[in-house]
Amino acid sequence: MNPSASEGAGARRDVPVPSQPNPTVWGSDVVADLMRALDIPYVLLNPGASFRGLHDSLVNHLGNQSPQMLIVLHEEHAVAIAHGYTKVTGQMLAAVLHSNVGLMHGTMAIFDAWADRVPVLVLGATGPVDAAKRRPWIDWLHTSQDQGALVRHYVKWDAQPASPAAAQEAILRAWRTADTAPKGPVYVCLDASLQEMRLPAALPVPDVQRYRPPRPPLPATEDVQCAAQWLAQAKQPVILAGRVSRSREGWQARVALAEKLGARVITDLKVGAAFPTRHPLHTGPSGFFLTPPVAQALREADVVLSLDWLDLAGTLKQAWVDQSAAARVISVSMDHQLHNGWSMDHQGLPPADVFMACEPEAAVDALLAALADRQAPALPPRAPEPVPQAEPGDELAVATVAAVMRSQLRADEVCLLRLPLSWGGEMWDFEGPMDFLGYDGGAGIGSGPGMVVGGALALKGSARLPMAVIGDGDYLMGVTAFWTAAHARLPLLVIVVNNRSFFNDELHQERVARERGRPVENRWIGQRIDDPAPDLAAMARAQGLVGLGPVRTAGELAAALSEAIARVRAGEAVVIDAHVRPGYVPAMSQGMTRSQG
Ligand SMILES: Cc1ncc(C[n+]2csc(CCOP(=O)(O)OP(=O)(O)O)c2C)c(N)n1
Ligand SMILES: [Mg+2]
Repeated sequence: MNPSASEGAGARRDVPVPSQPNPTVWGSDVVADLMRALDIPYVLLNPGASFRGLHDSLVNHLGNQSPQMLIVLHEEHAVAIAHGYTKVTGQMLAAVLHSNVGLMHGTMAIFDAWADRVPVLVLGATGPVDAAKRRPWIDWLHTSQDQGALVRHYVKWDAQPASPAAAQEAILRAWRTADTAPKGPVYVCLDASLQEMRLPAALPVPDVQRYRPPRPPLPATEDVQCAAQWLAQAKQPVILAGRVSRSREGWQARVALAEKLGARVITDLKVGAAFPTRHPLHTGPSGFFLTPPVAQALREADVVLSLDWLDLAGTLKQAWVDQSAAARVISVSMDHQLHNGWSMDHQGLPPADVFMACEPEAAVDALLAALADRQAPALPPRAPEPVPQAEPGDELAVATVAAVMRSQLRADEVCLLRLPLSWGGEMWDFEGPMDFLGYDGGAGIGSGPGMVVGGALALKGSARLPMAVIGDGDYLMGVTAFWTAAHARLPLLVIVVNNRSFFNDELHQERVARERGRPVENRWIGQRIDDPAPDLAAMARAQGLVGLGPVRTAGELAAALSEAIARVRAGEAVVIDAHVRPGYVPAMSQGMTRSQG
């Protein structure tokens, strides 16, 4: 081990030699002090001269502790790791991105956090706005008039303060804005000369408690009463459990509400676990798109309660091909507050007969209170579904990988930080809110590795095994994020379902070729990641992780998985390269059609 590093409960920390006490205060010390007051545990960064002042303050003023730096190999990973961490803990991290170029590298991950409604404090820097202070060449290249313009369409707020006092206020405002629902990333750009300004005296650190986010709003009483009445009278109520919190109480309250109403519950693999999948009222299998039994349940509904369901309009449209079948819709969401004209991530405009502008948990609690006297109907019987097993000689497909996982791991032992687009809801059961964290928000391939490392950072020291199943394309685009996991000594288990292809897009090419009467055999061209096939396990080993495989059968995967579980429990980060047969579950390929309405 590096003698200047310490390993405790969290990530390995690089320990600086202590600085001699010195009364001189610098502009960036003010920013660093505020980051400590905000209780930010980690700052993700890739270095750059535009924030060399802040870098020095974090290392030499704060001693690389509270917050602690974690170095990444690409700025996209800085934001993705922060995003993944916050999905587990709810606590916000900071990512520092170098001038315009680092910000450009970080943009996709900022968009993902935005679309996933996850807060990240993105700090940036620019060369001196005061041209007289710019060094030749590089300071000019790395200065732009309005750097925030690069991300303004997909952050909740941005600022470029002109003094250390203004920087304090900007960061406090950014912090509160990001952490107020609907949550999202924010960007504060710190001029290099502000950071490197020598101050006559220290600035007092504000009392951050006075700038904390407000309490979340409660639904209007009239709306709760009306919704409760409709739900109580409904013959076929359906709950769409969408972007809900990771809280255990919230989970139990949703189960209680569904049972009280006898409502069928539909869940979505794009967001984290929201309802016990083996519960008699859960209507599955869930997927990234609506599966046929789920669409059928929705079609039969007379009242739909949407708990911040992602793409409510599109979902209803898929189920209600005939609009006359439309049920009453009770929509619970605060998402409209974020919508802007640049990004269509708001999706279609859903109808709402009652619209409660609050978070799902507040609406569920209020509905439960309003329905307190109601007698819950008997639960429908549910025959135990057979759990498929894998034979050792079986060639691997994504479903076989899942079967091998089920043979060695229980749902509550792992936190599934990521599942691939080829996954189907029937492959793994969810029993609690930490069983699965959902997708990346923005569907940006390459987000997987960084977000998975962020989840592993958050779970270090917990009883849950941090685990992810990701596609080879996603792995290869983000692979250097895993170096940070090795460097920070984070236990982590990743299975790459390696079909040697950007296979999702082979299906698109096949569909287009069919429509045009052209040869579908060519769908692989411009899609396959083969000849040579990258050695994914070697890429993990090259970065200091354990790399196992390639494995090609259920038996080989079972052996690799059992070794991997032992090694992850002993603190290592392990990647298994599992060569799988290309193939998607049917519901997935349904989402490929543009003309389906
Ligand atoms: C940044 C980015 N580039 C391209 C795409 C288009 N895209 C969607 S899925 C996909 C294939 C991903 O490959 P892999 O992770 O191996 O999963 P597979 O489809 O093979 O199951 C691609 C290229 C995207 N969503 N994001
Ligand atoms: Mg692939």
